[in-house]
Amino acid sequence: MSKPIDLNSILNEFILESEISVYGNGHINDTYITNTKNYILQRINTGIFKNPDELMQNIENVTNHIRLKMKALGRDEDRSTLTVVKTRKGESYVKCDDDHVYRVYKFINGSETIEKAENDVHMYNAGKGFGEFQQMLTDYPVDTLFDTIPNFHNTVKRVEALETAIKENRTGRLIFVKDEVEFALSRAKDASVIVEGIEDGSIPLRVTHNDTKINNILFDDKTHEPLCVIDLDTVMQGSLLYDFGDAMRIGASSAAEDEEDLSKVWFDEKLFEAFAKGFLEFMGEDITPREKELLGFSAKLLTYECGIRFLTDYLNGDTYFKIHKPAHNLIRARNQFKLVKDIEDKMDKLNKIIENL
Ligand code: ADP
Ligand code: GN1
Ligand code: MG
Repeated sequence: MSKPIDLNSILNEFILESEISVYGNGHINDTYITNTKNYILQRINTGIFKNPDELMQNIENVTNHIRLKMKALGRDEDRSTLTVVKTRKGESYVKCDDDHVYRVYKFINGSETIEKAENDVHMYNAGKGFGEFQQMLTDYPVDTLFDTIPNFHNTVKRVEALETAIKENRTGRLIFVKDEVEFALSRAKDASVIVEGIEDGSIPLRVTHNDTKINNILFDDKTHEPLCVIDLDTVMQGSLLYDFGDAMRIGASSAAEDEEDLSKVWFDEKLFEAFAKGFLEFMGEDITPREKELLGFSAKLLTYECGIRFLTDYLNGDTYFKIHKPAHNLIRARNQFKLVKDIEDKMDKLNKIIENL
């Protein structure tokens, strides 16, 4: 058995002293908060993010860019941008003997995290926050960003990964998911819409966040206005539609991503509209007609993509997403597919909402 990591000696590398507690609900990294409530310590999952140097460089470059803009707007740049805390040696992370990589951010005071939007004000504010984040990066040189996870939102490749998992059936679980597999494969033709649009130039490449869950934005705990977009590991080249669509799969759902009672899971078009309104307040001038036309579709596609990622992980034996109960990935996949079906049924309504904005 490997020696347990002494997190205090890691904090010491950042010249910090404190007890720490486990924090947050992310599926990938391990997050801790210092008991002084001033810092966040994170273990980066290097099984997934294989190039921590480039990843941290992306984050520093992007946060510096946003910091200057926030300052120019007279906003408190320390609360509206993540601040990377350097080690004694001036580095942006520490690598331990067992190859795990840790970094520290300043904790953003007076902030709150929402795991699930409860009302349209939450979603309007989330739309403003992610819209402004993307807007501030419209003049950032896209091709200088490192691809931290290549093909992250390449839905065609995600379908191929599912097909491989089905073929290999490593865990023998295929027998339990015949209906889900059929559902997923019957919609495979949708997978290429954004990928091909980017290839043929009809959809522009932009700097995008790529993981726009509502718990990846901090809100001011008094005014509830959006404060700071966080979880920047996947900031890289992408489509505006990835950020818009991905925000919908939890944000505009009636239930949590892992709600098992599917009668409680549906797509709430009011929440969709609220987010779209906030997002377009910032991106409305920049968005192209083709992107606008695909906003409703993106909610479906990104929900579908995440559903097939959960299903693939279930078939592969839960090696990617953290799980907290047996069949957790299958529960998540079923939940996302229920939402996909509902979005399909409501697509005309969603397109009308966008036309009227
Ligand atoms: P993961 O990649 O595992 O999702 P995140 O970076 O999203 O990790 O962090 C997990 C949670 O920790 C967030 O949802 C948020 O609640 C909290 N958090 C992360 N960074 C900060 C910060 N700088 N200030 C305040 N809270 C933070
Ligand atoms: C992961 O790290 P976290 O929990 O914010 C995942 C997203 C998924 C999401 C599903 C790097 O996000 O792509 O949409 O889980 N992040 C990565 O909840 O794979
Ligand atoms: Mg997160």
